[in-house]
Formats: sequence, C-alpha cells, structure tokens
Amino acid sequence: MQKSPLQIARGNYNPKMPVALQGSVAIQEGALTQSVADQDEIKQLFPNTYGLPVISLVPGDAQPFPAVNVGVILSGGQAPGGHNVIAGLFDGLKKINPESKLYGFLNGPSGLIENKYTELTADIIDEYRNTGGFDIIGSGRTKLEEPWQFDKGIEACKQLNIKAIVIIGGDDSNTNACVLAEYYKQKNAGIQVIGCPKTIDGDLKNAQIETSFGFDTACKVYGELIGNLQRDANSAKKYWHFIRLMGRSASHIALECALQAQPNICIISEEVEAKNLTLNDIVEQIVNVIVARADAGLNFGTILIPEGLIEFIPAMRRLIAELNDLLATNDEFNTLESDDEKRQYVKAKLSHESSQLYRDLPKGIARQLTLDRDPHGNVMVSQIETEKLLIEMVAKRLAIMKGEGTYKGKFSALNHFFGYEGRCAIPSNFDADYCYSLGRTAAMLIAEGKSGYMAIVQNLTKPADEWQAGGIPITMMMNMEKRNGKMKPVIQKALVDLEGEPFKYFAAHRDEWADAHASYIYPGPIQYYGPSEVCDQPTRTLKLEHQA
Ligand code: FBP
Repeated sequence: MQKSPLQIARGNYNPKMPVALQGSVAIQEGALTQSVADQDEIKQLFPNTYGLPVISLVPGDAQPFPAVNVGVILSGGQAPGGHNVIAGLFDGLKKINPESKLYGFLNGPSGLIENKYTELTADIIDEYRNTGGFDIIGSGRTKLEEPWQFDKGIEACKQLNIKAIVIIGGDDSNTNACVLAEYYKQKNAGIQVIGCPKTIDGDLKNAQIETSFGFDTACKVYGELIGNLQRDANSAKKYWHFIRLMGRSASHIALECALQAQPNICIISEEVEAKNLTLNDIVEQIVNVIVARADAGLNFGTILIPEGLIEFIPAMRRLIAELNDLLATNDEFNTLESDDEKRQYVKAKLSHESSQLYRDLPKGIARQLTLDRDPHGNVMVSQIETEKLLIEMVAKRLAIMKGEGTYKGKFSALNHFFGYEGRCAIPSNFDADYCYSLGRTAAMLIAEGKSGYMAIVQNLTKPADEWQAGGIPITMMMNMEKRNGKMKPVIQKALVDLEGEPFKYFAAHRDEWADAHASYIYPGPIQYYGPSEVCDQPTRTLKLEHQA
C-alpha cells in the first residue's frame, strides 16, 4: 500500500501516556457511586452494576495476569483516534499477558450478533497506528438492546473464548454497553463489558468524562477550513459564507470553532431554545450584522450554524415531533411515489400550525425533514441543509430592505457543510495520545475483572504524563429519559451549558467579532511535529472549562 510521508511518520509516532500507564499498573478503588439522577429506578434496573466504586490506575508492582481473549466493537459515526484505542487495547492486553488475543467484530454491533469478526494481529494493528478512520474493522449503527441479541453475543464469545467486550461509542452505545454488562452479570455469562467515550460531537461529557475522543481533531480540521474561508473572504471581500457544522443536537463543535476562528456570527442552538427564538428572529439577527457590516463597507463575512439548529426552534421542534409520530406509524406514506404526493399527504395530516410551517418551508428542506430516521429514532440532521434555508430567508429579507432603502450593500452567499471532512482525519497528537491511553486503560480494567465501566482519562489540559487514568461505572452517568414514548435509563447527553465558561467567553466577545475589520483568527492545519504549544494543545473548550 502506498503511503504519504506523513502517513509513514505517523506510523512511527509513540503516543504519550499518563505516568500510571507507563510502567506496572495497580488499581485503587475509590468511593461507591450513585447515578446522577433517578437513583431508585436506575438501581432497580441495574442491580449488579449499580453503585460500583470509581477506579484510579496508579503505578504499582508487576502482577501476573492470565491470558484473556477480548472482542472490540466500533459503534456509530467515525471519530479520529478510534484506531489508537484499539492499538492501546492490543498493546495493553499483550503487556498483561502476551498470550492474550484481540478480536474485532466487524461493521459495528451487528458483527457481534452475526458473529462476524477478524483476529487483530500485530501486523494489522501496526498498519493502523495513529491513523484516522474506523476502517480497521468498520463501524455501524445497529442498536444492541434486545436480549436475543445479547444471547447471540454470548454464543459468538463462547466460540472464541472471549471474556470481555470493549464497546467504543457515544452516549447511546455506552448506555447499551451498560445494559449488556448488566445482562451478562445477571446471566453469569462470564463476559465483561467496558465502554470508551467516542464522538466528534463532544456531547458525551460530564463531571468524569472531560471530553469524548475525536472532538479535538474534528474541530481543529473545521477550524482550519473556517480560517481559510475567512482569509479568502477578507481577501476577495465579496462573499458571505454560511457554514453548517456537524454535531447533532449539541452545538459544541460550532462553539469550539467560533472560539478558534472568531467568525462574524455563530448561532448556538441551546441559546436559541433558551430564548425561545423563531426562525425569523434568527434571520433578523443575521440580517442586522450583515447590514451593519455593509454600512461599514464590508460585504462579506462568516456565519457558523450548528447542524441541530432546526430541532431547537420551538415551532420546528413541534413540526419534527409530529412528523416523527406520523412517519413512525404510517406505511401509507412509503407507498407514495413522488415528492409532491408525499408533501400533500404530510400537509393534510399535520396540525394547523405545523402544516402552515411545513408549507412555508422550501421544498428541499421539507423533503429532508421526512427522510428516514436513524436506528435511535433521531432525525438525520446531517442531511438537513439549514444553511441553504437561512441563505434563502436572509436574501429575501435583504431584498425587501433594499427596496425600502434601509440596506445598501451587496449580498452574495456561499453555503458549506463541514462534517465528514473531519471525522476521519489523522488524529491530532491530543487525540492520538488520549485514545491510546483509553485503550491501555480499558485493558487494565479487563485484567482487573471489571464490567459495566467506562475507561476514562482525566486532567487533560495538563501534559500527558500528568493525565489520570481510571474507570467509572456507567450507571453513574445515567438518568431516566423518555425515548420513543417510554421512560428509559440513558446516559445524560451534554448540551452546551449557557452558564459554562466556553459559552460565556463567546457571548462576551461576539459583538466585537461581528463588526470588526480584523478579528478573524486563522488557526491553520493541525501540526503533528514541532513545539508543544503548536502541536499538543487541547481544545479552547477544554481549556476554558478547566480554567473555571
Ligand atoms: P455519533 O453520535 O455516532 O458519534 O455521530 C457523529 C455524527 O458525525 C454526527 O455529528 C452526525 O449528525 C452523524 O454522525 C451523521 O451520521 P451518518 O454517519 O450516519 O451520516
């Protein structure tokens, strides 16, 4: 296989690790835990995995561990660093006992159910060290939540003598990992389950998990691209760039990119919801900045839009909820052939307000709202082109203002969507180090017989050797939430905290960034080699949160 010089160099990179993982490791059990909320319900649902102690890994004496066979699963969307979690897990298991084996279940959780796997040998692992992507074993979005699936998993593990499964995934996948751990304990199946916090969206974080892996690299890639667009805008002085950013419901990615690049406008969905803003309010805010800049002779700029925005506008949220109900229980809709028939059908079935809103939406957006949901019931926001909707609405408003003589500028807009560009990037040093450490931590938790835990690494704004590795019981992060009409135990999703330091910093500076002549920052591409202040910095979000 041909490789670029950087690919070759990254293959030889040795991830930095916390001191505790560098030599022989021991575990220290801390206080017993309880769930963040709904303690009685969660305790009842997880009698075997509830209340376990927090675990810290510390330097200790070398201990003999028996060889262990482990299966690993990549779940959900790609995030830079996944291959390093697997490499760290592999090295950790071999360090514990060279006879240990690692199997990768193929294409996500379905690999476990269908018993599709490959043995991950040293040759394979070496090919993937410090690379982006999930292609070593593939990923998938099959939900692991039914007892028959868990039983299939037991059969697959028995065949390979697998004693532990590591699930690398986001909040939903780790919730399911915990359900699986509980089931296997109840059944005495002899299979441990350990989770790892993955997602570029950054919404799997809490008092214990400082950040999910992949967020750092993805935001740095988008930050670079936004900076490049800003430099272009500032040079050509003729385009407004409307840039939608991935991240599902949470606006962490948009906020982090705003902190990195200082665009003229960044919309934060959580604020839109808190202030109960309508689509027209958002358009008005954008128009105000465009007009003010035009008055100063600046007919260009950048606007960041989180991909989940549409779900946070109250009227749109009601419309989406109605569409979810309508489409979930309706086979008739799927028999309709043309987009027009579907549109008419939907309009007739919605409530008066939602039907009105649906009718006013551009046809393309209305169609995107009726596309299939993902297996977790989420609207696939990555396919809804909110940036185009906003361009259309802003252009209309500016045309009216021009007619009235209140806008004298020239509006020419370009749309962008940054998401897939960053999900498989070569992991930054931060993600390469963090992920490798997570993998090594997972191996230790397995050796110590733990199950129902998530591998964690903390103290991430410090140099890597000061990081602290350990495990937290997944039940500790859970509460009860309504999903598909039923109350379910789930890991709380972290949205942008409007009282948190990253948002407060943004809110304190956004007016300056809106109309200034030169407030743009050009973050440039991720650097892998060079001074630490250039190569090893965590995200601005993490720094501001820790500063607090
Ligand atoms: P995860 O929650 O699985 O990590 O998803 C990350 C993500 O990139 C979201 O930001 C995005 O909305 C979604 O995946 C896109 O999904 P798909 O890969 O199915 O197009």
